Amino acid sequence: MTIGKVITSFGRSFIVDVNSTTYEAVTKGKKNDFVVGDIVEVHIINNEQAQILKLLERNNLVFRSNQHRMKIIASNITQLLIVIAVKPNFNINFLNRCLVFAHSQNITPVIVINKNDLQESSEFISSIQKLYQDKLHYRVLSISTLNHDITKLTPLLDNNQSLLIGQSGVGKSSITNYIIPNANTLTNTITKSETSGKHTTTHASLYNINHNSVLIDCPGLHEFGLSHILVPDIINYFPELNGLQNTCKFRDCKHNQEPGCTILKALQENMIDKERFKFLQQITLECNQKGKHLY
Ligand SMILES: Nc1nc2c(ncn2[C@@H]2O[C@H](COP(=O)(O)OP(=O)(O)O)[C@@H](O)[C@H]2O)c(=O)[nH]1
Ligand SMILES: [Mg+2]
Ligand SMILES: [Zn+2]
Repeated sequence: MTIGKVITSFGRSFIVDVNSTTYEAVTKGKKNDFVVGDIVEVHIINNEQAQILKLLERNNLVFRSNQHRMKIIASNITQLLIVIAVKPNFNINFLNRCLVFAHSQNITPVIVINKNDLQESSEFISSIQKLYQDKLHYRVLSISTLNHDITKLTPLLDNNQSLLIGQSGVGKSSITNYIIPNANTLTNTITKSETSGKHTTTHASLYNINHNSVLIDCPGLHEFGLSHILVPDIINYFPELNGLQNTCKFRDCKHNQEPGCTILKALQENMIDKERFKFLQQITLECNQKGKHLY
């Protein structure tokens, strides 16, 4: 039995790595929802081509979902590196969504603030640290690929399969290229053979840092739908509300103005930040709307 790992995908075809040799692979039959990070059983056809026969069980799956569909991003992730930056357009909602997602899939999140070389970064970094590090106890790092100030990040990559996630323009690919200096070339070589000269991939790409450490770069996401989450579980994904699971009087409480709402009480007592509370209400509504989850 030959085992490989999916390292990137293009439409219906995939690049799989089998013992450090890459093959362009198509799938057997109709199933083609494989994703970067998947461990698969393959049949090698020749020096360049292989066929994916079977998916080995995933430890987890990173995806986003809305009411209508889900889009898979990567699998078997041990660490979610949520990259943010003061520029071009920081969106706190996006950060909160990534954190909730990480909790929902049991993946350790790390908040990586890039571009600490920019003047306007210092105030931004303090505000993120104050809430997310000091109050919520997430790991928060500040780095700059421009200034080669990335030493806080590198040790965290050891023995992990890390996924870089974040809005477009925050510096995910710059981080990747810093850690894996030939990442760009690798992607281009692979992509060229597949799409006749079109160099950019819209899918995630996986790179081996060393034998035990893997980094996955993912194109910028504009939205991060969480429709798959079940309403009663939401409170579990807010560390500041730990202990308040199922304490509201009504099971389907929207934490709006219901009597006996313990979350509103937590807000009054400043246990939860106002913006985080608004976000909680918003995803409660969003996850309520779809009725049942997607998979
Ligand atoms: N000032 C500054 N700019 C950076 C830094 N890292 C990346 N950039 C710039 O941010 C832009 C987006 O970077 P890119 O890596 O393509 O972001 P991605 O869309 O998240 O992959 C590029 O113009 C980079 O040169 C940094 O540490 N400081
Ligand atoms: Mg990029
Ligand atoms: Zn409530």
